Amino acid sequence: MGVKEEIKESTTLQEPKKYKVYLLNDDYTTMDFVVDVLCDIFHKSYEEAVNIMLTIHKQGKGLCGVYTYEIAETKVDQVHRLARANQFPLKAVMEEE
Ligand code: TYC
Repeated sequence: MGVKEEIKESTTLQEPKKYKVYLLNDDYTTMDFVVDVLCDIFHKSYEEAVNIMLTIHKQGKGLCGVYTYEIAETKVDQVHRLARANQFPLKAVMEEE
């Protein structure tokens, strides 16, 4: 492969797709548990976590972060495992950006 083609190829590489991860509201998960999830799994500050939790509580869902496919999938799985272990029905979903 010549130098020209190598340069062309490197400049046309696409960024990996990104996925938004949301938490959904429900009537049973405690506010404290959701704040813990936002701090521990999504690395939010306590203040940010409270704001996101209240947005979810009032509007039905809230954005927790934007990640590559594998990381988004792992976050969703971590939320579901932790929620199940604590007997809460908390749900997370991912959506292509
Ligand atoms: N609605 C819940 C309550 O009143 C709190 C809650 C917030 C639950 C956010 C889920 O993703 C959620 N206890």
